Amino acid sequence: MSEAAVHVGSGKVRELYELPDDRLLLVASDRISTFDVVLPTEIPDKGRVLTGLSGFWFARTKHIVANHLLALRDDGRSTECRRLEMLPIECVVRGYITGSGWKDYHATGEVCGHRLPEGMRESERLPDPIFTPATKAQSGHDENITRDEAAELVGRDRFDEVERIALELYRFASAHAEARGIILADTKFELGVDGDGALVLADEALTPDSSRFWPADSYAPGRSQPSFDKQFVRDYCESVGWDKTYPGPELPDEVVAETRAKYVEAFGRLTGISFDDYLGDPDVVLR
Ligand code: Q0Z
Repeated sequence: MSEAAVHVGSGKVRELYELPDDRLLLVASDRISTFDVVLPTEIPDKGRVLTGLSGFWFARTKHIVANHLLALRDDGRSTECRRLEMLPIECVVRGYITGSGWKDYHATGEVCGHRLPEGMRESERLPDPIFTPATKAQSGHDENITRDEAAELVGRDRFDEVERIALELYRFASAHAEARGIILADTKFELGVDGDGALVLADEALTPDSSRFWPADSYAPGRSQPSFDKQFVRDYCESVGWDKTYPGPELPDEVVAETRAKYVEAFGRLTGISFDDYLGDPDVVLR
């Protein structure tokens, strides 16, 4: 690293550093988690794929909302960004009913206060995308909250603005992805506020770690869908009878290679840019 960077935080698969002048450095590792456990085996270039994808989306959604990106570093995995005051909610948008949304719908007919049509099947497309905020839990298991509870946490006017922007980002990105054979089932945005009080998109955005990407060609409602990126890992973990507690199994070379190829494929399909070009000059995703 070229300047004094002080480590200030670790996520399951990322690291956060402080830089001079109110900047942060987000570094995406090649670690992979499944069933909430980080595996002992890394997926080469996974962090670069996620960093490149975030940069790509930041460059293409500036007309919807400002973002925190200042620069991509030459290593392809590190993002210099503006330090913000982060909102205390996770901004989740769902276009399909799956995961905790499916659980809540199945139990109550509602998700975060949205009453949904009766008789929906798992993974079905929603009539319209919905904003389903969640609290930020330290455990990593975010808890869905109602729109009123979220408005209590950030203020009514800010809530209305966040909901409108999150839905617009989802509509933009899901249309882009679907035209390229990838369903963006749902996604989680992290938004912050800058010194002028303006809303800013932060963290990683519209990556496979912050979203559910499904291959469109095998989509079929009525069951859970295969994950675009992690399905080989999940299938392998199931095949060895792992009990989904720490530590997870080491991945064989073939599973690593197949999974790396899926990340690189997602990058190429979504950006239209060859991953080798990104490795040669990360700024290609910003142009
Ligand atoms: C993101 C996180 C990671 C651990 C804080 N632009 C920003 N301004 C203020 N705060 C953040 C950002 Cl991106 C911020 N996180 C998430 C990332 C490791 C936690 F790499 N935490």
